[in-house]
Amino acid sequence: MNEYVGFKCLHYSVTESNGHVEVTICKKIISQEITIGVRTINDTAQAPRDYTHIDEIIEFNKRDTEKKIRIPIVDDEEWNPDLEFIVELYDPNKLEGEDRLPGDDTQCRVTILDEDFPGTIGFQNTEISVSKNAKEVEIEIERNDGSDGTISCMLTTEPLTKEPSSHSAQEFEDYLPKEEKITFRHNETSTKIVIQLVGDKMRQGDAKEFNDKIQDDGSQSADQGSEEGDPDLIFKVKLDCPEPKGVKISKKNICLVTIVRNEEFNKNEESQRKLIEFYLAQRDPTWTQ
Ligand SMILES: [Ca+2]
Ligand SMILES: [Ca+2]
Repeated sequence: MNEYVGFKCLHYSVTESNGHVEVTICKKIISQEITIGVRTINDTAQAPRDYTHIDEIIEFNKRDTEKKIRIPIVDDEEWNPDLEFIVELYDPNKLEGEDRLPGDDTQCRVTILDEDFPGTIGFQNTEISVSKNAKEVEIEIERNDGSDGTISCMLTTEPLTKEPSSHSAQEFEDYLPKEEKITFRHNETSTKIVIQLVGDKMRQGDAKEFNDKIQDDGSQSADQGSEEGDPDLIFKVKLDCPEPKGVKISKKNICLVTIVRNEEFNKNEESQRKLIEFYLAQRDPTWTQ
């Protein structure tokens, strides 16, 4: 302990949004004038990014017993770990480097507590079905539990299985692969991306061209093949590599996209309803009027 002067507390904590921290310096001897210097020193907190550096001369008159020093704290919107800096008392009459006042109460530590919530990134839906005739699929990505600051993650597509299989959609054959950085700006909580699909018509077109080449009589068309029941095709869309530190990816980190190729057998209510309407209208042309 210093005989003449020292900090009232050796550790102060302040939330970032408080805007400043006030530290108290006590004079321990009565009826004596003292002049000291007080300055801040960077630790994990850095001036001017996290707080305002101060270096001031303080004069205590004979009656003064304490002085309060206000140090501005920077309030940003980004999540960051809790940061610290040091406040130190020194003798202004000595050379820098040899001027720190002796005693363990001539230094105090300030912890800046972050209160920003960057949020968690995930898909709104983890399963999406699209018609085989769709040209693209739109996928919504959400940010929950906080929206402070700019955050990002990587979005990538990949086939359902590494080895080609009857249910796995293939890159370029069924969809165009995507690898994209998804960014949410401050206060943004949802965003959409679009993945281009290689339409079924194009697939059938290719097959038809192929069939026409090998069967000149044209007795069998490629379209008939697909009516027997092509399996639905599935590919994965994944989220990972969240940034900055502190941002998380939710459990909804994978979205399975199903390209429905047998809509006649689909359990989707709407397509069933349309199918029923279609058959009823064929039996009785006045039914839909
Ligand atoms: Ca803040
Ligand atoms: Ca912050």
